[in-house]
Amino acid sequence: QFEALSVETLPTRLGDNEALRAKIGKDTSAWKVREVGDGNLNLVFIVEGASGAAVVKQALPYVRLVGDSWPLPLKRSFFEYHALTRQEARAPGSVPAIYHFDEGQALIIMEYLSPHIILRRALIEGRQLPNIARDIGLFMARTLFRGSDLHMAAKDRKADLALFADNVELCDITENLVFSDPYFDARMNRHTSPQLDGIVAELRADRDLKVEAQRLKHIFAANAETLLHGDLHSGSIMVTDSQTRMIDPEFAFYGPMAFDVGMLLANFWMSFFSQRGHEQIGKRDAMRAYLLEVTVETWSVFRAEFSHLWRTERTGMLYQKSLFENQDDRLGAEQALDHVLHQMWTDLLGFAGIEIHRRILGLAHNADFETIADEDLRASCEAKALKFGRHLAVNRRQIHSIDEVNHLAALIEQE
Ligand code: SR1
Ligand code: MG
Repeated sequence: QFEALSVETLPTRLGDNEALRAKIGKDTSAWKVREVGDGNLNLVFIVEGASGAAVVKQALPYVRLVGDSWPLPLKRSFFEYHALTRQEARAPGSVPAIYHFDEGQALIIMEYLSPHIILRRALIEGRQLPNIARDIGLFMARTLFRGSDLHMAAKDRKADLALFADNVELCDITENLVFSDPYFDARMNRHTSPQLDGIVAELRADRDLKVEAQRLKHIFAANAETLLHGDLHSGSIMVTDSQTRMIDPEFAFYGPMAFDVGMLLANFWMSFFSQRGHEQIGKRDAMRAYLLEVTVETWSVFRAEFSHLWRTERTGMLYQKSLFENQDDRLGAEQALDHVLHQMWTDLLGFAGIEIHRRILGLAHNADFETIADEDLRASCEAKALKFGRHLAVNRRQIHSIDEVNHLAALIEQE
């Protein structure tokens, strides 16, 4: 029988868990427990014992942000566990180590990352982290390539597709909250009002934008290309100056590669547009320049690693090597790679634009903007981000380089 843990009950409930005892010490009377979950869905405990610490993450049978009026199945913990094991195999060292999984209690016991902090928080504080672009670019290229028909044996990939196909309710959250709700008067929407009322009305009356959002939703729902992280925003990444770890893949499912990359880049661009709201402790010009450089480097590392894997690990059924064996046809494999990357580029721009909109207009906002106390200043940052997002979503086929995107971002930011 599922029962939610609490700070008080955790030592008794998990006191005989061998994995946890081995990690942090057997004397449960010395265990110190804190609940630190600040996400929208789950409980997260840090448990410290005499010889170490661990994280216990437990799903709740409802959406924590909203309460028990919005039930959500516990099986998301199963998908998170299986996504973490695949991510570790495909991109070693990129996720926390897993010590134990209990499907009935929907809990995962895993490595306590310390002194890591959430990337979003670091960016709000104005910290320039030197390795994030490289680490996240490699993570995305390796997990997205190696989880697809470009690399996996067809039967293994189909079995995996079937396993994750049941993550229906979390996909449903994305399908509604990201692709549809921002563009009509959905019940749970909220925005900085009344400052944004005008632009919100404009976006909801924007036929081209709404058609594009639905085309992107179609791509999201119907293109089971690879195992996605599914929620790769800056709150799903933990960092130190030298380390980067991806967490929280409970939204994992088979979808289009461009979705993870677009959501991630959107979060860098949102951070960029929010920086003016965090200037009380000094100007953020260097931070803004840094963030744009991070987008350039992330996309460049991603492309380079994806291309490398394409040339060296293309063992799946797609664009199979035997078709491109003689000298001329090796060019064919390069041509096909260009097509795949080009399509991904076009789609990721659309996903990025839509992701920016939903974080300002939908239910689930992000701290980059929410922590700007002055509402006029917050609304001005958000309005610029909305305008940028609209441009990306609607004009994505006419945009050819990330420098072009960043030029546009800088122009809008200075308005
Ligand atoms: C109701 S869940 C809202 C959002 O939180 C998660 O982190 C996902 O981003 C989801 O869209
Ligand atoms: Mg999450």
